[in-house]
Amino acid sequence: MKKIKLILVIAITLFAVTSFAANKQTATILVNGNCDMCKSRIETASKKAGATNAFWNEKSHQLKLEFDADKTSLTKIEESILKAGYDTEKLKATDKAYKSLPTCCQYERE
Ligand SMILES: [Cu+2]
Repeated sequence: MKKIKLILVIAITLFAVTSFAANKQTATILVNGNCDMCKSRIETASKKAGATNAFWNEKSHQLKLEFDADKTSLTKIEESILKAGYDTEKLKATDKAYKSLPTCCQYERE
């Protein structure tokens, strides 16, 4: 009897955990940038827009994102990155945002 109760408790807990995490999404996008300072700005901007996890690779320029689709969206995260002055693979930051970056962080634009 105790065993059955324990199994039941575990099953309910697992169900609750999976239903809470149901809207977790991941995405990988390309973001321009140069250095460690860029990395920190890109990751901070992503988290500010609600990303639960953000990891930007300096060499590949890939930004790996995790977010809760109930609370934010990829578009919102991208907008925040653009505001910080960084171009993504699809969208360009304004010249004003780009020029507000320190000279050493002004990556080459296409
Ligand atoms: Cu930089």
